[in-house]
Amino acid sequence: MTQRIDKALIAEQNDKLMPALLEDYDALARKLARQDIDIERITKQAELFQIAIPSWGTGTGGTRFARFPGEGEPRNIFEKLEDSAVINDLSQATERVSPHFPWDKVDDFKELKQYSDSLNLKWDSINSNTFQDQQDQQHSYKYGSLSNTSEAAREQAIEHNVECIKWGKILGSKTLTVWVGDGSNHPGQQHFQHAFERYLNSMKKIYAELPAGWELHIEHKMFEPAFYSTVIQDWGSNILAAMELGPQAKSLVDLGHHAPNVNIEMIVSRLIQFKKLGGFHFNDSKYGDDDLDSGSLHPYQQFLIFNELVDAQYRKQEGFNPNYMLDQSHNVTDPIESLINSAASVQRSYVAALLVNRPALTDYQLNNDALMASNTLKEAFHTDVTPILAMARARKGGAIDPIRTYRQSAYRATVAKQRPNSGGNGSGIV
Ligand code: LRH
Ligand code: MN
Ligand code: MN
Repeated sequence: MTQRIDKALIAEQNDKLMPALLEDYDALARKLARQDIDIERITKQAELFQIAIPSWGTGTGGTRFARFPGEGEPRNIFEKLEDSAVINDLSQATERVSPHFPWDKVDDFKELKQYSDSLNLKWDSINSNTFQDQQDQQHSYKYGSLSNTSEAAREQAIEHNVECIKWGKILGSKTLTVWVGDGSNHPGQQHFQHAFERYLNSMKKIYAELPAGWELHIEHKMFEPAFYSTVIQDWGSNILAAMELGPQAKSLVDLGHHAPNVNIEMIVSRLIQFKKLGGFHFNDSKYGDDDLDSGSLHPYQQFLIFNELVDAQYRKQEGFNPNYMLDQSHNVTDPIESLINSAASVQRSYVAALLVNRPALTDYQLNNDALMASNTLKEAFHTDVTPILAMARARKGGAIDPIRTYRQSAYRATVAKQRPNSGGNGSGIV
């Protein structure tokens, strides 16, 4: 039986919190009005904000060393959808789910589509998986997939991606995201150019199968599982591949896939400029791809990325329509709570970036007033937009305080009884 967050509970909790919210909202409205900003315009934009949930994020991720399964974890894609629906009930910003195949085992895609429709959820990008071997797989990906020296292994990986497109069409998705673990662990192990050529030739075959209106997103990552080199190690190789393939191919930026201190917002700007920004996997990191909760460590970096995105929106940059998605691993928290928090954290960065005084910033930039340019960004970043986020949620039927309402609902304890045997998140990342 599908368990949802009772609308009456959300309403009851919101009723208690609304008087204080109205006070804070009015105070913020007056503050923004002094800057000539109409709070209602910003709240409308906050209401429109959407970020997709990764199906694998609804389970406890764990690390390569251990996984400590949580209570009542989803055991299959249907239960992952149920948890996603709950996240959307409360956050009202996550109506799309991004599946990962074959982690998400599906016998009947039409049945799955009917189920997602019944939960009012839509499908985001399809993620293919050629970075690990599946049971009964004929050719191993131990030495790579789309760039493998073995033609048979490459063909098998191409075939899987083509199947993903077919499944995505049934689900109503319009994007295929390809991340490969291909690379090398020893200097000299791999001929860099030849490996990249093999990858490009394979990707061309996948690209040729893309339906009209679809996009192919290429995700780069500089390390892991290959620790010396990866075939698509950074945004340079990524954009080269996307340019080589054609206009339907774009780059995807996963925040955790860069070396520490890399200026990700500038990469975002470059990709926007050349119409190659496909989308994001939001998360935070301290050391590498540690997939921490979005905005938990570097909220200013996240804001600066949104500053570029809102700037592109403001300039009506042609071909700008990136996908937003979370991609993080929850080791010690309830994944539902982390995903609710993270969606709101990314939404917060977006809303704060909407407050940047862009004409003033342009003036400071043209006059080389570095200090005031920086202060202009900081003024927006330091504005506490919590009342806008809460009001946007409340107006759409979500929760003013989603974590509190989620805990009140006792959803996790209820599903724990219905899901006695945790199948984990199916990610194999343990
Ligand atoms: C690789 C990655 C990629 C995968 C996901 C599970 O590190 O970010 O997006 O599909 O993790
Ligand atoms: Mn990712
Ligand atoms: Mn990753």
